[in-house]
Amino acid sequence: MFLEKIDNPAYLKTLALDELKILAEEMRAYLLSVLSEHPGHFAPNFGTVELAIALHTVFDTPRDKLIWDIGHQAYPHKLLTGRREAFPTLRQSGGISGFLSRAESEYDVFGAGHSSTSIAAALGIATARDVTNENYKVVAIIGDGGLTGGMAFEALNTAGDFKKDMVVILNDNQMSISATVGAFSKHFHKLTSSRHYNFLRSGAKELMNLISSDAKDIASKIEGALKPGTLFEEFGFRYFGPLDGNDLGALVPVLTGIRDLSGPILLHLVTEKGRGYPPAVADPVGFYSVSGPFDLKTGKTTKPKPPIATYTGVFSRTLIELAKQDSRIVGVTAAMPGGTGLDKFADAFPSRCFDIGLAEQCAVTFAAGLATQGMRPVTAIYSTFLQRSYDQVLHDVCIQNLPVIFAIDRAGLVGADGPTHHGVFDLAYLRSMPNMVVMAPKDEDELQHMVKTALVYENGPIAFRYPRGNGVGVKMAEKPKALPIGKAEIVREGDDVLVIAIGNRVQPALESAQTLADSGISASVINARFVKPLDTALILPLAQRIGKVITVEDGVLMGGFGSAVLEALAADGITDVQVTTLGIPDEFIAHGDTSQLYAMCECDAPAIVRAALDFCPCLVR
Ligand SMILES: Cc1ncc(C[n+]2csc(CCOP(=O)(O)OP(=O)(O)O)c2C)c(N)n1
Repeated sequence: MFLEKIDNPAYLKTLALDELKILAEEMRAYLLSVLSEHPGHFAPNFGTVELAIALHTVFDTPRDKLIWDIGHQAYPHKLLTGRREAFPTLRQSGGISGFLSRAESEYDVFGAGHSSTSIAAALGIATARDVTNENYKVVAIIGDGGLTGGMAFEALNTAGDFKKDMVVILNDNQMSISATVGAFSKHFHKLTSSRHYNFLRSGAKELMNLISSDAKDIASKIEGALKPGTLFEEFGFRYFGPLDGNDLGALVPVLTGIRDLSGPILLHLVTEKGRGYPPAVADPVGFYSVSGPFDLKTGKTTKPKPPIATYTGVFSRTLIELAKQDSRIVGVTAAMPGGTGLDKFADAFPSRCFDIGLAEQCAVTFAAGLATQGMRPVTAIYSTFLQRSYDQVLHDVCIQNLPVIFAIDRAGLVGADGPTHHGVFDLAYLRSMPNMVVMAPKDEDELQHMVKTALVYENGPIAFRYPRGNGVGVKMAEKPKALPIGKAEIVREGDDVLVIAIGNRVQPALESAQTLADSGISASVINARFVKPLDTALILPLAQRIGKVITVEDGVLMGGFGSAVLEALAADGITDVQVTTLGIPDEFIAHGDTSQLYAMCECDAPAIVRAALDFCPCLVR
């Protein structure tokens, strides 16, 4: 066993090629044993085992800097950099992160979770190195999916100009989460299906023979052999490849060969997603990540499917039904057709669904363009990734008051994915934009009504945001109906305290009201439905009558829903109301179990009860 001896990458340098190959198998077995029990990213990591081994063998990490894009494929890197024993705590509260984190390890040179940042970060690091006259290598590792993001191109453009010594490794598996889209990926495909790649595959042995010769010589031979004339060369990079990135026997000498070359280098590797685990190779989309225990032999999940509909499923179904009646309705996704449920929409309306790649900025402005021509674009993006297109929402959509519909999935705390993925900023940043309407449903039935509301609203941009996972299990109305814009509803009446909740915090608010009732305190609960426009006509008189208000939201407190209520009270000159705002505090929330995180953030039902008791201790029976 080699894996159990690896506390840091130095040990790798003592291993022979055959031993490194055994290590690769041990790592896959370990990944499989952990990931078949614990949720996490699967197929991407099975494809990068050899790459992580080769990089840490050839480069002198952490002195040399490896910058992985996104980090969902960096589990093998974690296993080799002191986190093997902690690996079973992956993505759990207090355990190691599912992405990259500078706080977690000195080997995680640049934190990530969102895509397409690695080349820009590597360029910054290489520039700092040169300014301070230091001497280390810088390597960015980016997938063909990550490379569809605009920032990756911006960084390539700058790197080709700055001419820094740095290596960019393109980890090309022809997949994003789903198939990679775009003209660039077609370009890679052309390269990998060319005779040059076939030469290298069959030439792995020849490469082995070259190991004994001078390393630089190897690289130049490969470069000489393969001259397909790539876009990267136009960007000022020296291009090497394509090369089989799962072949350690080729990877180690080639990386050694290019390690000491100067200027910007691009090494194009072809890897296999799910490599070594046949069910994942056969279904890399299904095995992109795994969410619970599964049978090792078959890869089939052993977790029973809950009978309750997911929010994503309700959104997708409702959209498909409504799109049958209106041919102007189109779907837009940024590389997340499966996650957003737009894959089903694409099945139903293949010519009316558009995957833009990992390029949320482009997706939003593309949707704005569609809207100028009378289309009804439904832009389905996770809350956290919509952050990428803040200015496109503001500049291209809101300033022009274009009727783009934003379906914002994974809103609120998302649990195991952690701080890079919590969708807690959207309410605050969207409500500050003029013309934008912002809604959040209390349950999956209300979501279907909000989808309808958004589609009948043609006056400007409108957003509805909803959490990941299952709804609350309510009975669904047979047909979605449009809600009146800006109208909240009273879901429980009481006199002692008023709880105003939004989105997935309405259920905890109702639970807390029940608990309070058992203690002799009667609470009113409002389901606000709209963060903007806020239903001041309902909220303000009730707040004034009851005098004690608790707001609760699954978004950041600063500038969020509670702030909206406070602003409305202040604007109306209402000063004699006590207000407590519950929500996400001014800090980044770690990964962990979602309900524990809400408890930690003091915005679950017990926290509402505590806030109410603080207001009315004398009323408690
Ligand atoms: C800005 C942004 N949008 C969407 C995602 C969700 N996401 C995570 S991994 C991934 C696919 C990445 O594809 P690629 O870089 O080719 O890596 P692979 O999984 O194929 O190894 C996507 C869309 C993200 N992390 N960041």
